[in-house]
Amino acid sequence: MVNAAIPKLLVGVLTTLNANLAQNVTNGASEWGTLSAQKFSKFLTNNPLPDGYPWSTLTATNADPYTQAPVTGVVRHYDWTISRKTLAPDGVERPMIVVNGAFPGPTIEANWGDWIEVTVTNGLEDEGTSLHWHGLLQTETPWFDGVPGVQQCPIAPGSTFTYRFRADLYGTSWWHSHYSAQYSSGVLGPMIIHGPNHLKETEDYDIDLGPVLLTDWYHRAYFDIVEDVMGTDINSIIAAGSSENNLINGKMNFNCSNTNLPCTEGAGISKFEFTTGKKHRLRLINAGSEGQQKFSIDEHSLTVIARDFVPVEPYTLNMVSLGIGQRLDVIVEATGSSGSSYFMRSTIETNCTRSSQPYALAAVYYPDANQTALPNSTPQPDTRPDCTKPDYPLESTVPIYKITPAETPDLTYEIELSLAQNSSGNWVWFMSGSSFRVNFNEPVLILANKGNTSFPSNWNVYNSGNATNVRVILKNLFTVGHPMHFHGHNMFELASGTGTWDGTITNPENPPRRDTHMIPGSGYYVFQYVADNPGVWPFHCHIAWHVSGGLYVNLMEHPDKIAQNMKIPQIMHQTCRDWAAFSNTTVIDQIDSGL
Ligand SMILES: *[C@@H]1O[C@H](CO)[C@@H](O)[C@H](O)[C@H]1NC(C)=O
Ligand SMILES: *[C@@H]1O[C@H](CO)[C@@H](O)[C@H](O)[C@H]1NC(C)=O
Ligand SMILES: *[C@@H]1O[C@H](CO)[C@@H](O)[C@H](O)[C@H]1NC(C)=O
Ligand SMILES: *[C@@H]1O[C@H](CO)[C@@H](O)[C@H](O)[C@H]1NC(C)=O
Ligand SMILES: *[C@@H]1O[C@H](CO)[C@@H](O)[C@H](O)[C@H]1NC(C)=O
Ligand SMILES: *[C@@H]1O[C@H](CO)[C@@H](O)[C@H](O)[C@H]1NC(C)=O
Ligand SMILES: *[C@@H]1O[C@H](CO)[C@@H](O)[C@H](O)[C@H]1NC(C)=O
Ligand SMILES: *[C@@H]1O[C@H](CO)[C@@H](O)[C@H](O)[C@H]1NC(C)=O
Ligand SMILES: [Cu+2]
Repeated sequence: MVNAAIPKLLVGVLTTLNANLAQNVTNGASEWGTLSAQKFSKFLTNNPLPDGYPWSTLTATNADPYTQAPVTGVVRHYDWTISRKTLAPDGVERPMIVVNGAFPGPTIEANWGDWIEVTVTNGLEDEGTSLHWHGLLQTETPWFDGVPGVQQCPIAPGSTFTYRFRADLYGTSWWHSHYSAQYSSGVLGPMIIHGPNHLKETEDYDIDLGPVLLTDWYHRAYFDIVEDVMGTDINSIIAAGSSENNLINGKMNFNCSNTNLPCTEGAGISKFEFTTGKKHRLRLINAGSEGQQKFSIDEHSLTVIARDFVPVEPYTLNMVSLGIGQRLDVIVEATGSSGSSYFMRSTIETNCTRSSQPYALAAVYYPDANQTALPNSTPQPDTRPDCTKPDYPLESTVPIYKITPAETPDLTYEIELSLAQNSSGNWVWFMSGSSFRVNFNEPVLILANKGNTSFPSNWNVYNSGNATNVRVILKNLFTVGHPMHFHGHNMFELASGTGTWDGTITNPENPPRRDTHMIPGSGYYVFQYVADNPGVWPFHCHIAWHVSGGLYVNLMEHPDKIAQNMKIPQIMHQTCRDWAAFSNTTVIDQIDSGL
């Protein structure tokens, strides 16, 4: 088993805590990871507020979160430019692609029911982009989900595009580029949506410390990694997918002897402040490219209050796991005394994925602690299973808002997930025998809106027609697990395990729900959803290298409504014309599935 103590590899690196590098060199314009980082209130008040809460009398138990988002009449506007920049988050300089010069990128913050408007200018001279708002339903705006070739054309270089969508669920999430593996070069950031609180007074938190982004880290640009990951030699593929470091809120040190790139020792680790006796909310987000994370804080326990956008009955653990794309909101009671300090740790699960430095560290300081000294604290025992097994028992996870899914679905899909060489010898992922590839120029949603639902087979479109309750039985023929993410819905997690499903459903009265689920290695994942959201919704592995390799399907629902009732804004067509003009004169080097 992995020993959670500070490994030998890190001992030397950690002798330097004082950052030698300025924040503008490590993280650009981002303040995450510093003691001056923003803290959050229970909701935003910088708008005309009625008395009480922005969501009025709605609570976590009296309103269906999927259909009853309040109408606040408030629009939160953001103005973003995507550009290339050299940064050194861990001291190693590397080419990055960032929003407004910051890694991690800007925070989206809203109240439940607000509209969010993000104007994006693509400042890259030679490639497209497109941003996805992870976990939101996009019920009224399925064209703004941000997946190029599925709901929109990529935003062409020099073009500007405004996303306008509703904060239709509440809790913690993130946004990221969905264009190839571009987010792995830095196009990502947190998204916080305030909503009703389901906690008893004795459980409630006092201080919201905001996002804790966990990202496995690579020193090469995404394009170079993807080129190798899509190759024919399995050893080079594994080597290319192996991360070189692991960051918390964009920071960590690195031992410069292990790279030939320009490198400065002691870039610095993230710092957090705890107040003795108070309860702190931390919003854990696995925003990495490949690795499952095991997160803990020395000598403190974590009370989970929400998984993805779903508030749950609180449960307490010393260490939690998060697959890529997953979030856990946790409350940490500050039991330490004044002057003390502790390590926060996140470790990449290395039985299934590779990393030459999987241990991320941050420091938690109590009042009067020496904020430039290293903590000297005792790690939590490693209690989490590896990624071949379910991350946390589904039967122990109870959503606060109870929903009983239909016992008998109208339609069931069985999908088999496997890795094999295609006829050119490249190792790619297959979904029931078909490896996905997108056509950036012809978004599926726009074709369906024109009444065309006959697509090439490698677009992997599953058309559920008029079905209302759809079940998917996913079988993982591969030995390692995958974080399976579904857009436009939360999934009822009916069953998940190794081997073959025996037909048993976990908590059929109120199964757990989530937008990203870790399917165990050599196992199954059975989920169901209510197809009440006409659109084309990606269901894919969130490991950047796997979705690049085709581990992806489109679940299209209610094509008749898409064709008859959907008024797709003109900007969607204009974006396709701009992309057509760009791709007419520039060869798009689509080295992967496109997503
Ligand atoms: C850095 O790594 C090198 C080579 O792997 C090792 O010999 C050295 O001890 C490490 N330095 C520190 C300070 O840990
Ligand atoms: C970082 O900021 C310092 C001042 O705080 C400035 O002197 C330096 O040039 C900046 N470096 C970069 C790379 O922007
Ligand atoms: C590592 O993964 C393999 C499957 O790939 C599994 O059989 C084994 O039990 C796992 N090892 C540990 C230490 O969990
Ligand atoms: C804080 O810790 C640093 C690093 O260990 C040390 O150099 C410094 O003297 C300490 N400051 C105080 C006030 O103890
Ligand atoms: C096999 O996969 C590679 C990598 O995606 C791709 O470039 C190639 O076109 C594929 N070959 C076939 C025959 O589909
Ligand atoms: C529908 O679109 C696909 C993809 O562009 C195309 O191959 C097909 O010919 C179209 N079908 C009709 C009926 O227009
Ligand atoms: C869906 O229902 C409509 C009527 O509500 C019907 O016209 C259409 O044929 C149905 N589509 C499918 C694919 O069954
Ligand atoms: C693409 O280029 C051709 C030849 O230059 C031109 O006729 C056509 O209109 C262009 N198409 C677009 C969409 O720009
Ligand atoms: Cu995967």
